[in-house]
Amino acid sequence: MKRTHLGAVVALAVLALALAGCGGSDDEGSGTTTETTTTSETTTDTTAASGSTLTASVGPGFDISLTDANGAAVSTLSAGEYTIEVNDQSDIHNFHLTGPGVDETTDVGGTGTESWTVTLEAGSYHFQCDPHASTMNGDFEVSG
Ligand SMILES: [Cu+2]
Repeated sequence: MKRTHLGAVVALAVLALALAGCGGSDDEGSGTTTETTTTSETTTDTTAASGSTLTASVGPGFDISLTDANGAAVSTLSAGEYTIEVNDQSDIHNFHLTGPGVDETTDVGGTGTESWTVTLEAGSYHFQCDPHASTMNGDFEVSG
């Protein structure tokens, strides 16, 4: 959605103004910029147990994530079977997971939730939004 992208740009502009310390006189009013800066730079190390449920999310902005039951970004997992609850919140993004034995994706144009049961093997896994693969992506490792 273009609107959300524009919103992010506006939020950045507002932030820049705030940092510059100039008391802008526009109609921003209650500039509640409580947007959490979710990036793929989360360094929390996670080792979820086989059989647990993970949450995959993409959108509504340009955000993509895979988190465990505690909301921590997944970085390492033990091999085994997992349930992945996928929440595709945008009709311009998809969630595409690939790795040894796994190639699952949501539709770019579709939205909504899906539940995948995947068997993860030792190796490197990658997830991305295909239309924005260079900026919307993440990786995790599975150990046997
Ligand atoms: Cu995208």
